[in-house]
Amino acid sequence: MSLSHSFAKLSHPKYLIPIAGVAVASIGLAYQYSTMSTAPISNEAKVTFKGDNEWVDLKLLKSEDLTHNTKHLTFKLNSEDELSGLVTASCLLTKFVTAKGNNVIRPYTPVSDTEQKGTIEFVVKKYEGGKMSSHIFDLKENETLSFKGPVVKWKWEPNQFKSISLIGGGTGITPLYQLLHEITKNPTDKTKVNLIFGNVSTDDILIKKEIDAIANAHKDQVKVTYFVDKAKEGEAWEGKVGYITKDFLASELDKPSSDTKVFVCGPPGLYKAVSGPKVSPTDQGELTGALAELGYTKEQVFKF
Ligand SMILES: Cc1cc2nc3c(=O)[nH]c(=O)nc-3n(C[C@H](O)[C@H](O)[C@H](O)COP(=O)(O)OP(=O)(O)OC[C@H]3O[C@@H](n4cnc5c(N)ncnc54)[C@H](O)[C@@H]3O)c2cc1C
Ligand SMILES: *[C@@H]1O[C@H](CO)[C@@H](O)[C@H](O)[C@H]1NC(C)=O
Ligand SMILES: CC(=O)N[C@H]1CO[C@H](CO)[C@@H](O)[C@@H]1O
Repeated sequence: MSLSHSFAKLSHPKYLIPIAGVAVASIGLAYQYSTMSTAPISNEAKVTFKGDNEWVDLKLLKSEDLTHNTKHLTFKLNSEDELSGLVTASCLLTKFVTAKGNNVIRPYTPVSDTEQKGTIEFVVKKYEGGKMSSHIFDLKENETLSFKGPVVKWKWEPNQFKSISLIGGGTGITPLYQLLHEITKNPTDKTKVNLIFGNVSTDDILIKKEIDAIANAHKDQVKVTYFVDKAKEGEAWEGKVGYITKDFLASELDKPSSDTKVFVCGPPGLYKAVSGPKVSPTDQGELTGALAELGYTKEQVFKF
């Protein structure tokens, strides 16, 4: 960090109290420091996204290939001291203007921690002919993308349910991953999580490493089952093959009750089979498909 940068930080009124406190503590007056200190810095932290309907241009810091058609992207927030301003589970809208002057706007769900300062990360899958995903894949380091939000999808409270099931396919993993991450990083949140995640091939399973790490570190709390349409020839695959079936869900999910909730996110075919489609962002639609047949009610299921 350059000197001029630290100076800019010091001279900002918001930093005067904590930094003065640290200086006092460092010369041995710890008691004085503790009585001087005010609210924790994190409570005052500024956020980049305030839900105020403004588009904010974020600079791309890093774009890394995850698979042949997915990338992990890191964008810089307004400043390195800022939080994104998102809660779990939320998404942001992205926008770019085409050569013909048309707006292309699509939602994306960050995979980075809500308490991460300075940067925000996404996992994006490229669709053949897809307008926004192609645009994002072509972005170069230091170019910007416009974002707006947050759009809160489901405000998670610790121990909101005794157990939850997360059923996802493809990039639908991103909001489910937000929940999984938020719950398991909080030692006081005892919610049991059952993740059932389908994808085309084993290469297509997004953020599998991160999911497996969480599952391994929380063996009593988290269970993960992967489904792939087809396993590769000669490949050792410990997951399931084929679509997520009603019989599997019947054997795997907790029985319908007010203590449990099922969250669904994936491509249209997955909604159709599991829960029925959402009508619009504000209308969940009727519950149909496997979950309805298994006796779940509309209130016990949330479609992202
Ligand atoms: C709440 C939410 C969160 C999301 N989070 C993520 C995320 O974290 N990561 C991520 O990668 N994606 C996410 N998505 C999906 C993302 O918003 C885009 O829909 C996706 O990237 C495709 O956009 P696009 O502009 O590239 O493709 P589009 O130009 O919209 O086209 C997508 C594909 O469908 C085809 N297509 C387009 N219209 C039709 C049609 N009418 N009939 C049949 N085919 C059609 C196109 O040829 C193309 O192959 C999320 C979606 C939602 C709703
Ligand atoms: C992006 O910006 C940084 C800092 O301003 C610079 O060091 C880097 O070389 C730039 N990268 C490209 C590809 O222009
Ligand atoms: C088995 C399964 O659900 N596969 C899905 C993997 O994700 C893609 C979208 O990225 C879906 O089209 C598949 O149906």
